Amino acid sequence: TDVAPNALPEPPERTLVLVKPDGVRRGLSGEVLRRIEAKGYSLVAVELKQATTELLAAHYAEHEGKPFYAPLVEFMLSGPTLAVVAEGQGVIPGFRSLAGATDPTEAAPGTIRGDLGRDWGLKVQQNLVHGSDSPESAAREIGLWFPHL
Ligand code: IDP
Repeated sequence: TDVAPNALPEPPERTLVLVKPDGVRRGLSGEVLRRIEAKGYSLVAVELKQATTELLAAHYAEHEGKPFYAPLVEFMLSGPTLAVVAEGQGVIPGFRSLAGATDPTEAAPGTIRGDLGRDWGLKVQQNLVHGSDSPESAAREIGLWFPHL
C-alpha cells in the first residue's frame, strides 16, 4: 500500500452529544441513542448527569452575554442530561445532520429536532439535543462532561 509503514493510525473521530433535560423528561433518550446507533456510529460513553452552573458556564462560554444565555442555563439545570460520547468517521458533522436545525420548527422532517421537537413559546429553544460543532469543540466538551476519558 502507499501508507507509510511507521504512520500512526488516526485517532477515531468522537463527538459529544447531550440529550437535554426536555429530551430526558419526554423519555426520548433511547430514541436518540437508537438513531446514533442506527446510523452506524458507536457509543463510547453514556451517563445521566445533573449539570451544574460551573459545567454549563464552561460548556456554553461562547454564548455568555447573549439574550438566551440565562434561560438556556436555567433550562439545562432543570433536570438530568444524558451525556454521550459517540464515535465514527464523520461523526461530528454527521450527528449535527441527524439533529437538524437549532430551531425545531425549521428543522427538517427526518431529523431528531424536526421529528420530535417543537416551539413551546419559551425564551430558549428546547431542542432536545446538543452536538459538538468542530473537532476543537468536541475535544473541549468531552473533557468537560467526561473528565476521565
Ligand atoms: P446548536 O445547539 O444548534 O449548535 P447554538 O447556536 O450553539 O445551537 O446554541 C446553543 C443552544 O442555545 C441551542 O441549542 C438552543 O437551545 C439555544 N439557542 C440558540 N439560539 C437561540 C435563540 O436565538 N433563542 C433561544 N434559544 C437559542
